[in-house]
Amino acid sequence: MNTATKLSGFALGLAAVFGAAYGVGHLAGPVPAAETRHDTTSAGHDTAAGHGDGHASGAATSHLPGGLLVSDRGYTLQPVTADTGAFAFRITGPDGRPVTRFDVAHDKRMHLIVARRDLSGFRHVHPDLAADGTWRVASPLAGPGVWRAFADFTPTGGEPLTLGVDVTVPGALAERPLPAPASSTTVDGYTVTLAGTPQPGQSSRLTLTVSRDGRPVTDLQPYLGAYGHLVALRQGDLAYLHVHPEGAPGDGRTPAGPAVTFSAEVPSAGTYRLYLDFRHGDAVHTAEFTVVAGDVPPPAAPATTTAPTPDADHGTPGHGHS
Ligand SMILES: [Cu+2]
Repeated sequence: MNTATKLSGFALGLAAVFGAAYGVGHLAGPVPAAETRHDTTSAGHDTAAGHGDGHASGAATSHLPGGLLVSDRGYTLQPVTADTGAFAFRITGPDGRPVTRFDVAHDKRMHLIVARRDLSGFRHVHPDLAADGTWRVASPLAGPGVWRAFADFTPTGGEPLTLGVDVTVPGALAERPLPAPASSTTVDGYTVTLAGTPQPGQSSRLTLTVSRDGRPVTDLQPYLGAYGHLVALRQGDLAYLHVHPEGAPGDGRTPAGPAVTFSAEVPSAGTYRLYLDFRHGDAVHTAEFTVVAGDVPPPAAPATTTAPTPDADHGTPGHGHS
């Protein structure tokens, strides 16, 4: 057995261990809520490999939602050193070598999505592939912080995968609180409204409607073969969901706006950030929404404690309440 084969075997083992660890964590911990898409009568959870559920929501045949693993089914996402102002990575395959052949999906061989861990700064870009398997793109990482980079791709001969890796941009971090849930938002002079609420474990229709200056936009431009692309990231672990709309440009029944409808299934109750990419006026715009799926308990009190004030005349010292 050569070293590459051993390493890829090790990578597969790690993926299985991560899968098992995730299962334990989610059985023991209060959040995120149980993943309802699975048979709850089964004694345990399968490992990540080989648990086909047929969903087209980015996870493909993996048990986990997409984007949580840096290595899955033998494929690994490896950031590599890049020139200043650039971001570069490669995908290594089961043989340990960089993959150089990818299938086109939604007009591109590679979709790179980035978001900061606080869910700000979302960008969806398309890197260029060099002959040696290195993907490069002008860096989409806008500012300091810990970013999650998602590579959404289909290796030729393999299944669709979304791998994720954290990338730190040094500097003073100003964490941005997640905006409150809202059914309307504005971006680049457009108003986008959201109708529908995702439900854990079942498909839900989400309709996004685009207007500008109070008038419906009815000439959306196709972008990557659709009138809209929707990505959802789960708050807490940035589980990734890529959703495609109902209908396609040119199919004779799908209007070019103002509404774009998606069928989305989120893997658990929780808070999600939705990012809608749409194209109009020869530019791509991204409308963002915070949505809550299922029953989510209100946020816990801040983890940092405040010492009781000296003149506090109630409560027990050390168990102060506010
Ligand atoms: Cu893309």
